Amino acid sequence: MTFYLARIGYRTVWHDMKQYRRLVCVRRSHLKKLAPIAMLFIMLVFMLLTFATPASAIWVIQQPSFEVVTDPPWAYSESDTDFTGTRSPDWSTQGDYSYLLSCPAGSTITTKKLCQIQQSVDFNKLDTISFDAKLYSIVAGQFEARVIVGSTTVWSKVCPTTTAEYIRQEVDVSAYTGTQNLIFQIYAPARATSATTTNYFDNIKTWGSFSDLAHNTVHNDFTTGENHVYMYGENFESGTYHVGFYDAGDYKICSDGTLTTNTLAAECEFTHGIPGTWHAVVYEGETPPATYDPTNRVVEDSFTVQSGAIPEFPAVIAAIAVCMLCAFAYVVMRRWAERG
Ligand SMILES: [Ca+2]
Repeated sequence: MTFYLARIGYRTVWHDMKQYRRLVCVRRSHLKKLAPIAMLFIMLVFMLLTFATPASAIWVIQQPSFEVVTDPPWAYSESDTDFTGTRSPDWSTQGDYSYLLSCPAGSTITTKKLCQIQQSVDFNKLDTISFDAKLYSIVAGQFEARVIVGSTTVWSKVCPTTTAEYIRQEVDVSAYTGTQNLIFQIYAPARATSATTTNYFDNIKTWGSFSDLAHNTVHNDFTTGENHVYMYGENFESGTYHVGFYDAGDYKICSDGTLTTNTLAAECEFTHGIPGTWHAVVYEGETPPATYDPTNRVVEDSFTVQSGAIPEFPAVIAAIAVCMLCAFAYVVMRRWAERG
């Protein structure tokens, strides 16, 4: 019998030659089986990291379609008792209800009085908000419809004497931070007599560009090292949405979009394109056109992409390099397995 000093793992033991050869053969066969499993594990981890989505959270703006209106989140107030605020089935652009701010025929509203509905909102997570409105006043210039953030008017229209719809009103609120009130208001700049006004608001959507996959940090100026934008929005009805990303030359760079319980997410890597103002445009039921055309959009948001954010090493080449690296690792593992 021939004895042989063999090192198995961290243990050094004496074996006879037959036992050693048997052990080595078993180990080789195990490793050959394990190599593809290890590769599969690496690929699974890679896929999980690539496609992981953040956990859903409470919407930034609650009850955005006024299908249900409760206090909180919405709080109605008025400084003249002739005003009325209520959920209304008489007009809507999403669902069956909107919110109506009005005063009945023959009202007298004194100077600088108003009615409004407001909600406390975390503006750190808001970039663009979009909404629809329908406005009317029987006398010209008596009332003004306003959207206000905190104490700043960010949108306003004089209520017209011919009923008018204002669809897809997009307001950039990225300059506002912290928790502030989002207010929809009807305001009388002067004393209004024999007044009638009916004003509806509906379909508040959020849409914005973020620097992180979790959509916590609104970002609108992408510079060196920031070559990935994550779009996120809320209050998108069931449907098929596509988001087209257009560079400063109006060329489509990416197309993406995933709807999860009425929240829409999309992302784009700046592999190429012209620096400047880029647009992320949401389309429903149609492929984003090859060049920037927001005519049929649901909503859009813009952000700046500086030249430093567009890497010279394109993602496609990077992907090929990663595949080659994986293949090389696989070959090395196979050889190592065969050698034992
Ligand atoms: Ca509605």
